[in-house]
Amino acid sequence: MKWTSLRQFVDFLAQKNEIVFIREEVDPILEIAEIADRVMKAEGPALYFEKVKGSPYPLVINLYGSYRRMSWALGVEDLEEHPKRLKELLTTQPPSGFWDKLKMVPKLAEMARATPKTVGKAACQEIVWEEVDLGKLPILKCWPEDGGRFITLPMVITKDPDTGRRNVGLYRMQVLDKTTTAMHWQIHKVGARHFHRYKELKQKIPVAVAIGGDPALTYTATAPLPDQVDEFLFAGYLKGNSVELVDALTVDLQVPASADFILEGYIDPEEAMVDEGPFGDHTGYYTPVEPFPRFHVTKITQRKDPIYLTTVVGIPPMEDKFLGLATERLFLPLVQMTFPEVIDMYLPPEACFHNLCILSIKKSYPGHAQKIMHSLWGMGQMMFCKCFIVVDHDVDVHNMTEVVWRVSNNIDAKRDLVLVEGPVDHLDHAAPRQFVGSKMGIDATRKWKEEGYTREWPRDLIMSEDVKKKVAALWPKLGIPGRKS
Ligand SMILES: Cc1cc2nc3c(=O)[nH]c(=O)nc-3n(C[C@H](O)[C@H](O)[C@H](O)COP(=O)(O)O)c2cc1C
Ligand SMILES: [Mn+2]
Repeated sequence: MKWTSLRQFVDFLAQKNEIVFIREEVDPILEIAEIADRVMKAEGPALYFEKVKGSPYPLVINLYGSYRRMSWALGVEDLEEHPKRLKELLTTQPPSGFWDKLKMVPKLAEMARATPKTVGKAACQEIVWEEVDLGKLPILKCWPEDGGRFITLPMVITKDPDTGRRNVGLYRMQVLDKTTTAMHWQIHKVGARHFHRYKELKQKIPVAVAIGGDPALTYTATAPLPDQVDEFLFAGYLKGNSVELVDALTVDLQVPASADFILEGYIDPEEAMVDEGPFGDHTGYYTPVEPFPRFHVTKITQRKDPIYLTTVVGIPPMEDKFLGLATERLFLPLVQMTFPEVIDMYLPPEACFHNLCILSIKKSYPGHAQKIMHSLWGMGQMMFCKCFIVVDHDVDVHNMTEVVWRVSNNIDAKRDLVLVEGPVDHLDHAAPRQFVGSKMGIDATRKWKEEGYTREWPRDLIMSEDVKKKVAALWPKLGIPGRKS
């Protein structure tokens, strides 16, 4: 499963009965969003709209909207294959002897295969538009009070002016007119950092935006990778082969060869900011109007037979639940590399992921739960977490029945609540001031004597094994309906 185009993936989904082709003409203004929202809430199929009112291009939405499709998009049958492989890679000891070195070779080859490769000719440049007109694309207006139409799954490619290092981030783009959009890179994101650096240098920023292509690429643009890690390298690692890149036609950037559409252009940091929003956001609320830079599109290229890839965000759960789930699973081994005491991690989609994080840890010293909260508040986009709940290693963090039982029983509010202040997500509307607010941690682990708990911690209820066995043997004779054992 190594996708070379979005269409190839769509064909695969068709074989698997995981996509519905809609022939009826539908309006990209609100109608597609309403249809997609209903399907997303039911974890239904991907939707391919053949006729979008006002555009010659077909549109696909809810591509990632199930566990299976998310796994396939990343080239595997089961998403869990990725953290397993990552864990192996990360826990590989530096080789000491000859045999160890030999054993390392396949792992190094795996990494080498992941490096992006430049090609001379690419599908994404098969057609070059004579004139830029964003109005031709089937861009959605998602919610009634939205400020306009938004490109919701763009891979925004920029380069660090000092190091030349590439970044790919998924930042929505509101169409302003035929040739310009707003660029919604939030204050903490790498795109925004590049913007401020170019502003200091008084230079325009070359920007390229890719839409569609190999479905693994769009995922990696959403992944909270460290600034220095190239999203396309990470995609190559996930796919097991290099992402093919081609030089953009008019800007000094490379773009993924497999993309369906490429928008090339620039942002001028000297230019006035534009009003971006309102936008019905993934928080489930409207994000109000805020100033963001204007992106000038100077060239559009496309495949011969392109599909416009998009999504709609809103009150969870939506399609992005599965993009977030992929991140939760893929980043667990990375968290564990630094903090091996972390057993598992759950970011409930209802909490828009970063608002709540439930962690199980193998506690080995007093105050360990607090240490892990503070560590993760200092780790990349985990800083946005408004509430950490830390439980012991034997609690299944994905089982909310167990989590609620353990947490509500185990905590003493005064002792177990940690309150801190610091940066919060750009979209957080609860903080008294934008960007800074408070966060809490709940230590729901068993308390130790050294933590000031001098009473006897109660034991878990566990039935004895011999009784369990006896009842299992008896069960068929009991005539109790509804349970096999
Ligand atoms: C559907 C979707 C839409 C998103 N929209 C935005 C956005 O408009 N602005 C933004 O800064 N981040 C947005 N994000 C989150 C970023 O893509 C994510 O934080 C990513 O890691 C940023 O990459 P960077 O670290 O290279 O900047 C969105 C994520 C998803 C899944
Ligand atoms: Mn990045």
